[in-house]
Amino acid sequence: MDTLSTSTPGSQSLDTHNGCAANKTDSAGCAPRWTVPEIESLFALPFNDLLFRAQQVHREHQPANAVQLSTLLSIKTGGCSEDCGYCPQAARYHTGVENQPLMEVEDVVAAAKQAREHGATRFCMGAAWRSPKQRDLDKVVAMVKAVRGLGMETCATLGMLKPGQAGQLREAGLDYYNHNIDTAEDNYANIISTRDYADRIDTLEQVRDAGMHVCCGGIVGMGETRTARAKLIAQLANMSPYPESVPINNLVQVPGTPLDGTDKLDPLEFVRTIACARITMPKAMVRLSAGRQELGDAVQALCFMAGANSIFYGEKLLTTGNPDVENDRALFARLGLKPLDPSPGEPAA
Ligand code: SAM
Ligand code: DTB
Ligand code: SF4
Repeated sequence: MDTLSTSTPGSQSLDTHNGCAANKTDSAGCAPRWTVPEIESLFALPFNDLLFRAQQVHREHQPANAVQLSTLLSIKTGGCSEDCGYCPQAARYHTGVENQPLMEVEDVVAAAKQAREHGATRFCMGAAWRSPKQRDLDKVVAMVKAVRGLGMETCATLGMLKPGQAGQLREAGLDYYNHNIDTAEDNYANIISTRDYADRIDTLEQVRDAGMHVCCGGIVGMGETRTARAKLIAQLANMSPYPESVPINNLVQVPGTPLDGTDKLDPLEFVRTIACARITMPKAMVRLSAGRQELGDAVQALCFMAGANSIFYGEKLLTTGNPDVENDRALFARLGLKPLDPSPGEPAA
């Protein structure tokens, strides 16, 4: 059967795409769940066909009108030794970001409580590190325990992990570890030179082996080709299993970073990227991540139609702006969207 049929979009059960069981890839001798040309063919569908198919997959696997709210806090800001070309927190770029040391546990807990009061169910702690030092990790472990104790899902993004560190985070009750591959493997060196793609995969494996959920996605709008976007989606969708959470970021251009001034991505191409993520990773939470402020309400509505079911909620991402809570509440009311409850049966501390 033609898996990319335009006449019957979404008619195939995507759990068995390419004959593999759900969430399986070539590890069991199957072909990759998704080839790059297949994903390019999805991108090339007429917009309405692509969105219709994505919406069908979405309804088959996810509550139709529920969006998860995740609040982000920068627990250590700026001064990072890496050279990620998009990032305002790299020490080597002059972006005006003020360096701040690792926060105190009680301040993090106060921020998490406030996020919970505003309706967030997941709290994500981000640190501008290449990788955490053990004494810093000890403090993050205390933060994770305290935030988990508030009944929120916990997520952290701390850079590359050394052997044993993922286990300590898991022990503390960390539900998700965010570590993005950011761009297609063959585009990686154009964006970052201080580490390579294999380093990212290594940390992701440690996260999986420790029994945590994986939050892994990327950034588009960095001047990449559509083929590069298709490769990014293929690399995520062919992970075994694919990530439980897939953030799709639209580059936030920050003066002082090498990628500032890049030609802006057509917003409809961003929507297409979300749709491709939804179709290829039906069970994942697809997060409409950085760049929401620039997209505006109507394009965000298209992203929800295309299968996005998670957002960062709160005035700030890490160092850049995000729509304010009142705006998001109003948008949800206009669209009839409801916040998604935390998943029952999530791993508890
Ligand atoms: N330092 C850790 C790391 O790189 O894994 C964690 C924090 S880092 C800021 C987390 C992610 O934020 C990056 O992987 C990237 O996907 C995203 N990000 C950073 N700057 C961005 C920007 N200007 N626009 C969109 N996404 C961005
Ligand atoms: C992710 O994929 N996006 C978030 C989160 N994971 C950590 C970060 C976005 C950062 C945007 C730029 C900033 O605010 O510094
Ligand atoms: Fe550092 Fe992470 Fe920013 Fe890269 S993305 S410069 S690793 S904070």
